[in-house]
Amino acid sequence: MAVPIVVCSLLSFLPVHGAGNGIPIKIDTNKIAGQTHDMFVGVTLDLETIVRSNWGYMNTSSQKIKNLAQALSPCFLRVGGTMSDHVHYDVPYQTDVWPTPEDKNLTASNWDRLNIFSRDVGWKMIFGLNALRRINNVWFPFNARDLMNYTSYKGYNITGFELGNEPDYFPVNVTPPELVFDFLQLYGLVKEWPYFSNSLILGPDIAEMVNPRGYQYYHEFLKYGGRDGIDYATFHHYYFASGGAKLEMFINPGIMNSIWVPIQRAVSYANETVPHRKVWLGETSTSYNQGAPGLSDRYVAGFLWLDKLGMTAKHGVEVVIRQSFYGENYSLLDFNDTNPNPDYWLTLLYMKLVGSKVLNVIFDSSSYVRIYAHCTNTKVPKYQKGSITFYTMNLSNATVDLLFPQFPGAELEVYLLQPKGTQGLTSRGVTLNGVLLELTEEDEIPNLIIPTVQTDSVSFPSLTFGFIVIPMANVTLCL
Ligand SMILES: *[C@@H]1O[C@H](CO)[C@@H](O)[C@H](O)[C@H]1NC(C)=O
Ligand SMILES: *[C@@H]1O[C@H](CO)[C@@H](O)[C@H](O)[C@H]1NC(C)=O
Ligand SMILES: *[C@@H]1O[C@H](CO)[C@@H](O)[C@H](O)[C@H]1NC(C)=O
Ligand SMILES: *[C@@H]1O[C@H](CO)[C@@H](O)[C@H](O)[C@H]1NC(C)=O
Ligand SMILES: *[C@@H]1O[C@H](CO)[C@@H](O)[C@H](O)[C@H]1NC(C)=O
Ligand SMILES: *[C@@H]1O[C@H](CO)[C@@H](O)[C@H](O)[C@H]1NC(C)=O
Ligand SMILES: *[C@@H]1O[C@H](CO)[C@@H](O)[C@H](O)[C@H]1NC(C)=O
Ligand SMILES: *[C@@H]1O[C@H](CO)[C@@H](O)[C@H](O)[C@H]1NC(C)=O
Ligand SMILES: *[C@@H]1O[C@H](CO)[C@@H](O)[C@H](O)[C@H]1NC(C)=O
Ligand SMILES: CC(=O)N[C@H]1CO[C@H](CO)[C@@H](O)[C@@H]1O
Repeated sequence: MAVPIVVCSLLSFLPVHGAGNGIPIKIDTNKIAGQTHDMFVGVTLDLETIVRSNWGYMNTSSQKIKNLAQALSPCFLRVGGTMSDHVHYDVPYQTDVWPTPEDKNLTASNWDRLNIFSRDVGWKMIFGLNALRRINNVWFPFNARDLMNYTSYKGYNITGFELGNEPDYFPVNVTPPELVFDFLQLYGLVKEWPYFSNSLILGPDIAEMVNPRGYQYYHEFLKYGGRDGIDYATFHHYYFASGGAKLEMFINPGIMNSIWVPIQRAVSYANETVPHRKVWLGETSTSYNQGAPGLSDRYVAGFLWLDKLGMTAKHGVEVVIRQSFYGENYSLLDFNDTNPNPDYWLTLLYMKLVGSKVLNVIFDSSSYVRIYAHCTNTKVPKYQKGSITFYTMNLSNATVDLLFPQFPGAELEVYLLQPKGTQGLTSRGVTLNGVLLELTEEDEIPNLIIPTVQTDSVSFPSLTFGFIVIPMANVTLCL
């Protein structure tokens, strides 16, 4: 598989699209479909990895890890997870001295290490505070205050605070109004320190917008005053559980479409309670519970990830934070050897090529070809304003030809990502236009901006994904 040759006989499987073979793709040049944050894609680290696994093999002093992290910056780093609700901050000058088991103890040295690393690689940290340290079902904020005091003393920048990870799955019942009260306490706490006056507050980090337990919680939290305590509304998303994950689920258009309802609810409920309140997808990956080994860390994971980026950007989500940079099977880096998984390269290429203005794509096709368009990210020196970037995947069994009749004769710069190795879709290796992506011998990031140039049409082999840039497309919306 994965040979970029147009096999004409297979094209007969495709629906007929007017004249000629191939699918004509157009964009709406009258208005943009949406606009994301400049730092649309962020990453997470789970506190579990830091506290319980003592960072695994993530050596934050090593140049390799720094290079891998720095390549993604500037971006948000969100630190949270289930453990963040229970953890005790063991910083100097403590006013909260509850006994804490060793494995729920965030030491000052780990906090230092996290902040120094994040600062050194240019990440913007969002930190989830320990909402389940409660007395009479009210958040007991003294330990958080200790952490803030220490943090301001050390001069670490915290871009944002969260309070409580997935309250719809808290092991104790905290109602939306009760959580609102806790957020108002957090709001007061942050205001106590002029040092944190620019720090954002984000929440409520709902786990499951597909079931009423989750979306009603989200809605009521915002309705009963949570909107006054937050700058951005957050929800989480996973398509399915890691346990039952199968290869077919990663290339299934129905599963890809299933994110639409959660997005729609998150965006419309936020807008309903506070018009124009922006929504962030605060933690997300393919399958929950650490990811599925052999799938979430392989080429095939890229289909759901790329599609999620397209769906969220198009439907009004401002920031998407990928679980995780390091620590689980769905991480961008492998747990054991810290080498980049295919999704690392996909994420990096996405950040480089895709700008924040989202365009509407007009095309007539089966659901097996998915395509999104944005203005090109012109921070990459190669590309000027007016350029556009498509990203697309072919989920069909046949090669698909994409045509761009709006831009006759334009050069089409193609970045095709394909699996490398005998395992096909479950390969750990990924090639960009045929060249295996890997760190250089000096552990540096290779140059990714090496497209192949085509005109008139681009062939996408079966079960591949990639990007197409039309430089100098002169699209007014992108100027
Ligand atoms: C981490 O990286 C630093 C710098 O390369 C090195 O000196 C140190 O030995 C490494 N630590 C471990 C545990 O490998
Ligand atoms: C947290 O860990 C540090 C270092 O291991 C230790 O000195 C401290 O006593 C621990 N704190 C708690 C509350 O267990
Ligand atoms: C805050 O930290 C300083 C030292 O950095 C300490 O002197 C002070 O007592 C702390 N304040 C509180 C309220 O803990
Ligand atoms: C913290 O953020 C402020 C404002 O963005 C910036 O001026 C300052 O340099 C940052 N400090 C560090 C240590 O990164
Ligand atoms: C948000 O609400 C405003 C005012 O109620 C409305 O005009 C706008 O269309 C809504 N936007 C979205 C994305 O729902
Ligand atoms: C990967 O998944 C397996 C199976 O669920 C689990 O045992 C393992 O701990 C996970 N590995 C990581 C690094 O999360
Ligand atoms: C890491 O190594 C362990 C032990 O060799 C193995 O069981 C596990 O599958 C490996 N994990 C990954 C994500 O490669
Ligand atoms: C696509 O390939 C799969 C697996 O080889 C096969 O089951 C399916 O029938 C094929 N579909 C079409 C439309 O050719
Ligand atoms: C965009 O404008 C430039 C300069 O005027 C021109 O050379 C180029 O052909 C135009 N591109 C398209 C797709 O028309
Ligand atoms: C299984 C599969 O991928 N089937 C699709 C292959 O592609 C054609 C053309 O896009 C679709 O019609 C099939 O359903």
